[in-house]
Amino acid sequence: MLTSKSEKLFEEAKNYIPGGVNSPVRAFKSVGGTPRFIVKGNGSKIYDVDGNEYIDYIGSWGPHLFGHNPEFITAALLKAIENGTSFGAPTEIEVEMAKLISELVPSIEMVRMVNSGTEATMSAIRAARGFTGREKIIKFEGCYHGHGDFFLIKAGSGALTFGVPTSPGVTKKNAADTLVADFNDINSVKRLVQENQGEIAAIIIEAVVGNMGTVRANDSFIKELRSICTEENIVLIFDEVMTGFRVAKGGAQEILGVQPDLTTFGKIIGGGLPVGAYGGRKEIMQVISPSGPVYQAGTLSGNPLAMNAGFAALNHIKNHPEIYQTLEEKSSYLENGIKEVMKSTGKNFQINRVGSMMTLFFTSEPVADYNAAIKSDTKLYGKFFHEMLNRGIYLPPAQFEAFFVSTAHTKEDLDKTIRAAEESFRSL
Ligand code: KE4
Repeated sequence: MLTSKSEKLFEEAKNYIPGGVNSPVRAFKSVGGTPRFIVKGNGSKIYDVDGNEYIDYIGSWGPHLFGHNPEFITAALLKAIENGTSFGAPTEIEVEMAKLISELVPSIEMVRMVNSGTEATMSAIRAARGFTGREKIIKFEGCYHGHGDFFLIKAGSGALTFGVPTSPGVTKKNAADTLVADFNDINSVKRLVQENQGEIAAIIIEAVVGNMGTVRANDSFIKELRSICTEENIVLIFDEVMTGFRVAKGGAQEILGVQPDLTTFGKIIGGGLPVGAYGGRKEIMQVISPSGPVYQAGTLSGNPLAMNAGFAALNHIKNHPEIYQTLEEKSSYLENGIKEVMKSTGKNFQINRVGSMMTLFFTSEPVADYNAAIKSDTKLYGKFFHEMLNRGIYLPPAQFEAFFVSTAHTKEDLDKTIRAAEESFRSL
């Protein structure tokens, strides 16, 4: 007997949409139960079709640095929509957006807007291949760069969650050009570079990973990676779709003090609308059509609504850099509160946090790489997830994801979350 509206909607959705969802991680598959169909977000809260309120730590998987419906983004969108939705022609806001991104992120000399993080990473790889004339790429096990064929090799996020890190449908030929190294293990990179001397176009990395859960690159590892790419003329790509403007104004590259050759963005730069971007050294970006021969295009790339929402978000960051101090205080308060109640309930799980993104790994061992992350007890995570959900706390429905604090989360929200965590730990 289906009781809730979410259950009824989910059953109906499964008749028309694969798995009932338009993106796999939303389906609650790895934690079980019924995904909540959401009708509204406001500040730190979301509301489902059955009238339940949740404190939201997914934030649409990263975009909502300021919570749902911040007035400066809503106002920008309402103003923009009066002029229409899309023209398929250049607009001033696209120029302003490109200038603002390059002002906020020093490594960005030139940038191209696209419509998703996947498009951004796919295009960055193509630019690197076009620039170097080489074909192979190196990614890291457990990192997720979207669903482009050549990335779905030992990938993280949903691919890892569903236990299909290397997806069917990706041809052997395609996969052959993707080499996989171990995160935080520079010798695994050196080996691949030696074995494929002069054939590697790019190394792509989430320098602060969100997609095996949150794991930060060691300083020595990322600095050595930078020098290997410089010496070997390999394009170093930081995938900052999640970390861009999240972990710092200048992203992971700011806190790690390493300048990549190209960077990919998404999520926050669209203010919640569909967006992606890739950019970096001008000499590389110049290979992209129409200034160069490497083709990349998009009907809705630089869409005025996404640009106005994203510009409002980034302009707010530019004018209020103090938000990162606020996010740090809120996030460390939450981290320390959860650690306290883990101690008081005799749990010794691991919390990895970088700024306002963090993961609670259900393992007693520290998590600094993929092999440690996958030791987590995903079943226990699923139980904890539902205990928290029933107490009005909305965490990612998957162990191998990050969750996010926004500027909209209040001390009351954080205290309620800590109390819910204590009760949930006791119930495990
Ligand atoms: P999209 O194509 O989903 O916009 O971006 C792909 C992507 C690329 N790079 C990184 C580092 C990412 O985190 C993502 C997307 N992140 C996932 C969450 N782990 C999106 C959630 C989903 O797949 O529904």
